[in-house]
Amino acid sequence: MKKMTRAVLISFLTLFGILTLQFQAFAEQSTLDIVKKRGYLNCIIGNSFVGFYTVDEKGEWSGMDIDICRAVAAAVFGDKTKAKFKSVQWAQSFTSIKSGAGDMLSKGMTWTLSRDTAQGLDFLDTYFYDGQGFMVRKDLGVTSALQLKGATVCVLTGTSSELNMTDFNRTHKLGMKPVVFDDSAVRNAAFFNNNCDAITNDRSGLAAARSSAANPSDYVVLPETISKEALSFAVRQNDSAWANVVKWTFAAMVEAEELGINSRNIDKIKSTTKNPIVKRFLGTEGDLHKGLGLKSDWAYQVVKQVGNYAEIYDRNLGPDTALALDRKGTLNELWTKGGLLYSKSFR
Ligand SMILES: N[C@@H](CCC(=O)N[C@@H](CS)C(=O)NCC(=O)O)C(=O)O
Repeated sequence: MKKMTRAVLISFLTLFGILTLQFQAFAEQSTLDIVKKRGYLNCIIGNSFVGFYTVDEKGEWSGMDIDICRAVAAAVFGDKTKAKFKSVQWAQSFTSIKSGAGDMLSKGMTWTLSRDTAQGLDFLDTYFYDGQGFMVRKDLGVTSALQLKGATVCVLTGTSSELNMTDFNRTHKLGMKPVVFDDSAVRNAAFFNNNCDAITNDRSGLAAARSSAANPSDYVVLPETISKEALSFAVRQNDSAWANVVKWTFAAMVEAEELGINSRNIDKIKSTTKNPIVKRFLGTEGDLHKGLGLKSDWAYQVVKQVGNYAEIYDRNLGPDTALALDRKGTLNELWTKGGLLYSKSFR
């Protein structure tokens, strides 16, 4: 009997040991290996945010965040179509990365200290610098957010928009009343149905909402910008092999713009250039790709298939789009033109 108990105990401990080792191996496995093995990338986005992530009647996604995910797929697989999009409500954003349901998150999310430290995320870079504003119906006759005394304001719960509005309200003693929603589509509908006097969000979010109104010219975005909103992409915390791939993919789009390389001229440049910086960037010289665990032409594939930063900006947010957000003179310009977009060195 004693022997039996010992045998059971030993098998139990062995099984426990094996399971622990397996769990450790999973925890230590980089998302890069998981993604490569799976054959596609899972990208976490939100409901719908015109210019950033939006789906058409054929189920085809487009937008700035969509292009960033497609660029990562192009870098890893040499094929931008190897990205799948999972649309989650705001409240599920963080857990979807922590649980492994998503490999990267790119959904108009602001990089903040608490999200970077206490939500299991590592933010990697900012792809759009924004700030929060207020929008009202023109016939309300309001020309400044400081006139919104006692106003009801539609806002998405859990967002920085909600917190900044509370600060602004307290600082200026406005007594505004937040009307909170956990679904952005319901929030927009409530505002357009006159259930709130104003709506508050990132200015890009307001432009997107306005573009979806039956009559956009009935609405006006007020002049105040009450916060800094650095819209940034993030991955699971403490996974630097994967973080490197995602952040250098974005850097490649910025670097390509600075080098004057785009999806249309890249083949010609590749076959004719004598510039060592460009050769290294395109992977025809050197072995930078090895450190990333990617093929030598990864940056070429990013630019050829998705484009440089200017191309993705113009296609999704530029003057010919529904948002018509002018890049000139903003922080979203390259550093060489006075903006904040600056790629670290490809060497
Ligand atoms: N950037 C802010 C606000 C986020 C937010 O409200 N996003 C807007 C667009 S700027 C939205 O409507 N998102 C829709 C969604 O993700 O479902 C934050 O990170 O908290």
